[in-house]
Amino acid sequence: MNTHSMLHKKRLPVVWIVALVWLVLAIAKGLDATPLAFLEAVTVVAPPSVASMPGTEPATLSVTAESHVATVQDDRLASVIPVVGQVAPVNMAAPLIQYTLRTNIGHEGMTFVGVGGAIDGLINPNLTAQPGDIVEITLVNGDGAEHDLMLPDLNVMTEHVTGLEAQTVVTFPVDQAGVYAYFCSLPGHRQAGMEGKFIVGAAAAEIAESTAPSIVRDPTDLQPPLGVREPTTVHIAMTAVELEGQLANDATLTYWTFDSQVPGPFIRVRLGDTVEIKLRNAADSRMVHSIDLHAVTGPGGGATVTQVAPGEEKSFTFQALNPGLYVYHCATPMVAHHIASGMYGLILVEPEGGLPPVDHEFYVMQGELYTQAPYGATGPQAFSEEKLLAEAPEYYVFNGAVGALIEQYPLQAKVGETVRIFFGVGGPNAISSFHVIGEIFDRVYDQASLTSPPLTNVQTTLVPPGGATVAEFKLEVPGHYMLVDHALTRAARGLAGVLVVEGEENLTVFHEGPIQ
Ligand SMILES: [Cu+2]
Repeated sequence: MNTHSMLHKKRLPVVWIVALVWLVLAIAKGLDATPLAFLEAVTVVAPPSVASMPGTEPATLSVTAESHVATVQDDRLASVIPVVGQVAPVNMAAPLIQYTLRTNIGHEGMTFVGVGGAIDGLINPNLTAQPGDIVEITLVNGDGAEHDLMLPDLNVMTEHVTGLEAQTVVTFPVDQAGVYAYFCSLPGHRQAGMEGKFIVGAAAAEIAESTAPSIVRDPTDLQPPLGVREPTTVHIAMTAVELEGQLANDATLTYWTFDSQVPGPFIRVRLGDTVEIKLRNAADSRMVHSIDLHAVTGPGGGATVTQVAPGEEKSFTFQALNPGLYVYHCATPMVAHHIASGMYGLILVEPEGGLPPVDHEFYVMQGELYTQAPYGATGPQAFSEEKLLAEAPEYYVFNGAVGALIEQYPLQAKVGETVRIFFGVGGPNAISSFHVIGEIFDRVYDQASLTSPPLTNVQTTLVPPGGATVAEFKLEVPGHYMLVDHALTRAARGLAGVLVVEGEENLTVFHEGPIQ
């Protein structure tokens, strides 16, 4: 499969993505991310950055941003701010690298724009330095909204710049080669576009271009309805694969998967079918893996007989006795760790005669990821058992990765069509308040019960970990409809998708402005 051409074909205009995500987050934040700060007093020259993280002592500062520029050599020591941890030894002979970034709100969303030198006019420019350098970043408020700039990997954070033309300066030594994210830490601003790369060392530039494969499953990657048929025998073969996959643009993670994607393959059988499940574990796996399907009546949902060592294969057979949409997952201790690494999927047991026809079916699953570094860190990310046990994920994702259903595979449909979303929560821990912004679910098969009458006209539906739902609705108005968990803080941790609806405007149903 040519993933690259697929990515390009389906890529959304960036401006839409940032605008939509910003909108989601602005709503989540009670609209205080809107540029109301335009109205505030202007021209505040802030002192250079001070420590503002807990548990640290601000360094004593004696310079202003203005004097700093003029007398940088004298002020170098005073302005080297160890924001967290010990005071780094400062080599007075070290080169000083200076950058100025100006904030901007425009049609590209919210951005940092380079000022002067090689980065002049560039949006979210790559900032570069060598190990041993001292770096000085001047942040200028160019739009009037409140901003800051942080490099969490280097424990660097500027003061907030509040009001047009306000400035702040942060100076810090760099010693570790690597690629680090810089961004604005105000809620929603990073997602709206205020993010760039800080690249230390020549070789690091290559790291910035990660080559890890996407583990995202295309939400349209599911078998069509089975149609009217008698029960039969079905053979399902899957392989447990551990691989380093793309977590976000500049971050990778070791995923554990069914068939190298998250979620695992969508399995579709009929009530009464006899189903053989064959699970292989790839030879290069480090862990034992297994499968527990909630559609199975039998010990462990199959997990008791499918603990498969690397390079081996096991199978079992079950009869599908209960129609419904069910989660399956790996059930090898520590089970939550295997699930949190991506080992979950959905199996649909169609009732006799199947479900009513729709124009599009989509396969979407929500999960959490627990990494040692905070959300947004770059490079390979390590799993944190501590955060898993604390149920404190750094990432929330649809279909495995940040941006999976925005940049890689936006859902697509047309006005007048009907859609059905098979939605499940792998978890392992968080309940989803599944919602599509700007739409109402015409029907929800609550708790994925296909034999109960569906709920009608639902705004937000609860889906527990290890649970699923089926939501159906008709599209009346073109636009971009965001898929979210209405626990909207999670959108700032990666949890957002989009349904792009194209077609004729329907001014009766929706139009801007007063009644026509
Ligand atoms: Cu596993």
